[in-house]
Formats: sequence, C-alpha cells, structure tokens
Amino acid sequence: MLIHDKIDVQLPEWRERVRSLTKEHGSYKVGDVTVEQIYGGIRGVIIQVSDISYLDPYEGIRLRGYSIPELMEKLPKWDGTSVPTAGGLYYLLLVDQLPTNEDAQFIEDEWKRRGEVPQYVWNILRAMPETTHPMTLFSQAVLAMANESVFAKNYSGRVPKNGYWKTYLEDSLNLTAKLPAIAAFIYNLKYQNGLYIPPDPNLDWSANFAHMIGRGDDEEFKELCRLFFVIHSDHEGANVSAHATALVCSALSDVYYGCSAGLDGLAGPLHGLANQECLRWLLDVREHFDGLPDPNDLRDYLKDQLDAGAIIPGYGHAVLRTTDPRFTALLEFSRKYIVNDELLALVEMVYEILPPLLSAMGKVKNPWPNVDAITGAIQYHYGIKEFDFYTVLFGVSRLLGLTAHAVWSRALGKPIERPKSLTTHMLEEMVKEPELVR
Ligand code: NMX
Ligand code: MLT
Repeated sequence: MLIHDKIDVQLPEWRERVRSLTKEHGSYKVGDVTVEQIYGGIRGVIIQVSDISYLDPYEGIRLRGYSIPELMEKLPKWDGTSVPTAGGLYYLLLVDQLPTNEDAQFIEDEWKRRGEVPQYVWNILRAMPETTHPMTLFSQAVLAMANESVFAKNYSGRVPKNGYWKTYLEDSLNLTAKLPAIAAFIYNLKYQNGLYIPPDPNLDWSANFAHMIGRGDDEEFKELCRLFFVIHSDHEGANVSAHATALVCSALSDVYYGCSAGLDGLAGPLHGLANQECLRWLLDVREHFDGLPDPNDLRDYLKDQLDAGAIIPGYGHAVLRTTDPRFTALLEFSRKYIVNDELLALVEMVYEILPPLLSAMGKVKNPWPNVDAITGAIQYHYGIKEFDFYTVLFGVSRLLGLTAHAVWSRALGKPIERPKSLTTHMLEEMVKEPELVR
C-alpha cells in the first residue's frame, strides 16, 4: 500500500539516526530537572522526541515543518475550495512529504473504503444515559473499537518488533476513517433526535461531517470544518493528550486504547474542554452587559474577575508565548466570512483588552489567546450552539496527530515509558546535602 511503502523506505535512515544518537551520544545531557519542575507539572522538561510537529513558543506550531499559513497555502484543496482537505494533511503527518493532489485523494479514498462503523458502537452510544458528555461518548466509541484492532489480533509475539508499526498504521487508518461518522452520530443522538444521514461519497472527510449533521448545503460551514480539522491536528508530542496516548501505546496497547486515553485528557477544562468553557464564559459576559459592552466597562469587569481569582478560558498556554496562530487562522476566517456577529466582536474586544491585564498580574506567563478563545464563538455563529460538543470536534482533528505519533513511535521502536518517582522526604534530604546524596 502506498503509505506503507512511503514510510517503509524511510525507516532505515530514521533508525540509523536514532541508533547513532542513542549509541554515540547517549550520555549527552539535554537538560536538568529542578524541584520546581517536578512539582510544577514537569513544565519545560524534555520527555519526548516528535518529528510530527514542533511548538515554538514565539512562532506557534509547525506540522512536519510547516506553519499554519504555509499549510493553508501548500496542502491540496478540494475543487473550488480555499481550505485544504484533511486527507492531504494526514498524508503529510504520516509520510513526512508534501502530498500531491493524488496523494491527498488516496487518503480520502482509503477513509471512504474503511469508514463503516460497527453496529455495536452505535448500540453502546445509544445505551448511555442522556446526560453523558459528548466527550465521554466519543472516548467510549473509540475504546469499544479496540475489538477491531489488527495490531492486537496479530501481536502474540508472532510479528517482529520492527513490524508493529504496520498494523498500527492499519488501525490508524481504520480508526481515523470513522471519526466524522462517529462525531456526527454523537451530535445527532444528543441534539437531533437520533437523525441519521449516511456519508456522501462525493464529499471529503471534513465536509462529510457537516453533511452527516444535516449541514451539507452550507459551503462556509464545510470550509470551517476543513480548517478546524487541519489546525487542531497536532501540537507536538508532550501536551496532555499526546503524552497520554504515547504513554499508553508505549505499553503496546493498541491505537484504540491509546487514542481513547488521549481523548480522556483532551476532555479536561485546562486542555481541550477550554473551548466549551470559553464559549460559556463569553455568553456570560454578553449576558452580564446585555449585549456588547463599552470597552472601559469590559476592562473593569475583567479586572474584577482576575482580582477574584478567576481563570479566563482561552488565554494562557504552557508553552506558547505569543498569540496562537490557530487563533489567528480562525480570526482571519471569521473576518473573511462573518459580519455583524456580537460574540465574535466580543472575542475581538477581549483580545484587545485582556492581554495587558493578564500581563499586569505578573504571574501569567503567556497573556495571549490560545485557539480555544475563538473556536466556540465561530461554531456558535454557524449554528453549532451545543457547546459541550466543541471538544469532540477538537478530538476528531487531534486523533490525526495522535495516531501519526503512535505509528512512528512503533516504527522507531520506542520502548515502554517508565520514568521515576521519589518521595518528598528524599527530595528534602537531597536539597539539604545535594553533593552527598547525589
Ligand atoms: N486566567 C487567569 N489566570 C491564569 C490564566 C488565565 N487564562 N492562565 C494562567 N493563569 C495563572 C495560573 O492559574 C497560575 O496561577 P497560580 O500561580 O496562582 O496557580 C499562573 O497564572 C501561572 O500559570 P502559567 O505558568 O502561566 O500557566 P500554566 O502553564 O500553569 O497553565 C494553562 C497553562 C493553559 C493551563 C493556563 O494558562 C490556563 O488555565 N488557561 C485557561 C484554560 C485554557 O485556555 N486552556 C486551553 C489550553 C490550550 N488547549 O487548547 O488545550
Ligand atoms: C494543544 O493543542 O494540545 C494545546 O494547545 C495544549 C498544549 O499544547 O499544551
């Protein structure tokens, strides 16, 4: 198969690079770990190598070396559209080469071929209580399909270690093929009385999601889906969802287990769920002012919130130290297509007023917006008003990155992850007499 071959041919060189680094430079020190870092969420400690993407604090994400604006320009687009297809992006993430139109189409066709979701997944989702959060449903659907894992069926010691990646790739293509249908099913189950619309074979993966929730006639919304699914796909290898998936897959759990774990991490309000929290917060602000506030009133209001210890969702980041280019891409989209939207006007006002206030607090390391500061407001504009669904859309996209990481981790033979913990008493002893203890 095209993708297998394209990856296979690169592996001798990649493996040699890893071998040379570990054997010839294995004792090279990349960094130290401080007590503060151990207690502070391992912030800044390098724990992964990821060639799928890299997050520069001052520039933002590059996927396989390409910034978001470069991806928008260079990736293949569906006829007559201005935003790339997810198929081309997935090819780039997996193969590490800019796809031709045919390459992008190859992935889109593979997805169509593998897109049918087993009936038991629908049964499981239907059996869950109505109050179940869409992210719980999404993670359950992915986990349930571990039953389909080609990797797990072939494991049993029969496949040599350096061949694991091939069945990981099979699982990854099979899983990602089904994501738009699963997300649409969850949306329809929860908010549209179980409406069922089969996929349209003439549409790309991203637009098919729009079609399956009954929005197939809205060209702008289909463009938004394409943009959304490209820009959320990866954020280097050590954010919560990427790390969770990598950790679980390092035990040779299959891609379905690993991705379900990644989604569970994405479901936290400090990570992917911030998009739903941000929309909730924007609606509260608008309700408080009974419309769009005067900038001075908004400044006072935000200041009061921060003085009271509130966390403003959509602002700040563990790595970024600038406006998230994903936020910028969505802002540009909204400026291009949307006029007179109160919530988006509020997003822009907050963007102008909040960063100096966050900076003035002195402790917030990044006062700038991340992607979640705008995603909800745009979805809301296009009629996706059920904001507990937003993180599912993030997750559909993020599984492209998580699976690409998983395939390459197996291809490069990464071992089981097992860092080390110690006790508070040990640390207390170490800091008393550092030289002696070490
Ligand atoms: N509003 C108010 N206070 C903040 C904010 C914010 N948006 N961001 C950081 N702080 C506070 C933070 O609570 C901490 O206070 P304290 O020392 O009293 O505990 C202090 O500033 C230092 O935090 P940082 O080192 O700047 O941030 P950290 O790396 O720990 O956390 C986030 C990063 C993203 C978790 C944090 O900025 C945050 O909670 N933001 C809001 C939630 C959010 O938007 N998450 C989305 C992340 C992106 N994503 O898509 O997943
Ligand atoms: C992400 O997209 O994963 C978030 O911005 C969080 C992160 O990078 O830590």
